[in-house]
Parts: sequence; C-alpha cells; structure tokens
Amino acid sequence: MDFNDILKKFKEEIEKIKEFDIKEAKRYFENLKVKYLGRKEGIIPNLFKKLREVPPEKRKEFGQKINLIKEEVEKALKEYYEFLKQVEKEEKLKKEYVDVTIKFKDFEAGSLHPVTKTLNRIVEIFTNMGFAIADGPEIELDFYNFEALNIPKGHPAREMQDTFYITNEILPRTHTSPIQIRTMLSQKPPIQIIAPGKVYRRDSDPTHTPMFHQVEGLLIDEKATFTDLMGILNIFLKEFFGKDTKVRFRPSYFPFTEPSAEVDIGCVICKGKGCRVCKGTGWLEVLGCGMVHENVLKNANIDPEKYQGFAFGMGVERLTMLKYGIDDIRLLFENDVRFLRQFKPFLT
Ligand code: 2NL
Repeated sequence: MDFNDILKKFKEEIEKIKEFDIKEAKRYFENLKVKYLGRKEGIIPNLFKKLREVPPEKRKEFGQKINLIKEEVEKALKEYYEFLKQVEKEEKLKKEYVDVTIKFKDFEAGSLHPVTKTLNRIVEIFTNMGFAIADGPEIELDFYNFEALNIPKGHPAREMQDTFYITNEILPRTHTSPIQIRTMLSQKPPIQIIAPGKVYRRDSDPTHTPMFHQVEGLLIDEKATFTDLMGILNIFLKEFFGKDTKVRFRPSYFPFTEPSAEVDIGCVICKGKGCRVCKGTGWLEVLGCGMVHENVLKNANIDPEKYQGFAFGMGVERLTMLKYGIDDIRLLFENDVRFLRQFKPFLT
C-alpha cells in the first residue's frame, strides 16, 4: 500500500468538484468526506485500524505517515469547503438581486378624509391667531360635561342633548367643553385654547350621526370682550369660507355663556338669494358663541371680578358639508371610495 497513491487519488477526486454545479458539488463533497474520513468505513480510519497488524518496530513510522495524509486530506477538504461556500454565495447574489428599476403597477395616491382636512384647516387658522391646542378624555364625568357648565341635574339642556350614559356619573362627552373646564382648573389665565375632538350624542338622521367632531375655543383674560370674540370669529369665517363671506351675529341662548350668540354666514350655495339649503333665508348657521357665564368661571376657580372670557363651538362635519356642498352627513362616514376619491389633494 503506497500512501502517496492514496493522497494522489484523493487530490484527483476533489479536483473534479469543479465540474459540477453547486448543488451536485455539495453532495459530491459530502460523499468524498465520508469516503476518506468516515468513522466506520473511511479510507483513513481504516488505515488506523490496520495499525495493529503492522510489526511493532514499523508502527511509529506507519502511524506518522497516516497522520500526515489525514492532515493533508483535512486541509484540502477545508479549502474546498470554503470554495463551495463562496460559489454558493455568488450564485445566490446573482439569483436574488433586487431590481430597483423594475416597473410596477400604477397605483392611486390616497388623500386625507374631508373631515380631517376641515379639522386641520380649523386648527391651523386658530393656531395662527395664537390659540394653543388642548386635549382631554372622551369618557367624562358628569361634573366636567354638565355640572361645571351650568347645566345642573334636571336642567332641560340635559334632555335636549341626548346623552349615552354609561352610569349616572360617567358618559361619553357630548361636547368638547369639558376639555376647557379641565384646562381652566389646571392653568392660570390668560388662557387661549381650542379643544378639537370626537363627541357623542344619541342622534341619527341626514344631518346627525351618533359620533361627530367639534372644535371649541376659549379665551380668558383680564380684558376679553364680546367685540374681540366677534373679530376673531369674523376672521376665522373669512379665512375658512373665503374673504367675501358675509357674517352676522344673532342673539341666542346657551346655559354656559351670557350673553350668547349664533353666527350665520351668507349661504354658500345661493350666495344669499334663498335656496333649499338655507331654507330660503339666504343664511346658514355655522357657530355658537358667547361670554363665559360667571357660574362657569366660578366652577372653574376663576375670579369673575378679575377675569372675563369668551367661548365658541362649531361642528366639523357641518362645516365640511357646507364647504364642499355635501347634503347628507352619512356620506362622511360610509367611506365609499367613489365619494372619497373626489377629495384629492389638488381639490383642497
Ligand atoms: C355650538 C355652540 C358653544 C361654547 C360652545 C363653552 C365652553 C366653556 C364655557 C363656555 Cl368651558 N362655553 N363653549 C360656548 C358657546 C357655544 O357651542 O353650536 N356648538 C356646535
């Protein structure tokens, strides 16, 4: 048995690996490894087994030679293993590259929901005038939603605003006013905030949904007058509906403001001539407002001798409907893409 023949044969065999594709080469490599080094029948382990039959005086030399072959074989296998790994990696890179120039299916850009757009625009106009944004919980206590706002138990306004009571004391807020009560109780005047958010009322018809959005505003200072309120709302409405918009204030009543007013704009549909939308009056109601009632100031720990304030409130869905000429509020909640597609960014 010539050891050099074994080594020569092995080198020939492993060299052949280059003739195969990577999958076959890997299998061939494993077989070769078993053939030469396999513990049970491998050529080299078998040589070690034969060591016993070798005369003792030659055993050392024989053993050293086998070890040498073993080292050579192991070294070559290791090199080819690295080689296979490299080839495999390159093949994978070739096959799995990412084509960043690939042409894909045309897609349609989405757009913000019209109510979101209106809300964003309202917030933008008031923050530009120095109002900060305030937030609060949607599930409220009776105190913040009614009691503090001068709407005691048994007051007809509690019946007017049909409420989804959870318990006697806990309810989803029916307006965002409780945000302002909480702000007055936690901050010192001057206060100048808007309170946007979802509100809940038991109401459902072409102009009412059980959940809708409101933005209320509140300004408290040593000198805050009804004229300031009129000026701010006049600017807001001309910014929102256009600079030629007509604005008028009508005396009204809210339990939380005194005096109170409702604000109309010239009908956006008929420009004041009278139509179905404005019911022939030429005017559309868009806002409620007033000077904060002194009972409300007291409930919020603000001294009515030192401070005055004004407040206002508006429905975001209502403003959206008027601005875009939508006649049924439910269109804003159905999310029919044929409707929503009409509010692409370029339509503002
Ligand atoms: C409307 C009317 C209004 C207020 C909301 C308010 C809040 C506090 C104190 C006093 Cl904390 N008032 N809010 C005042 C007047 C009218 O909303 O028609 N909303 C849709």
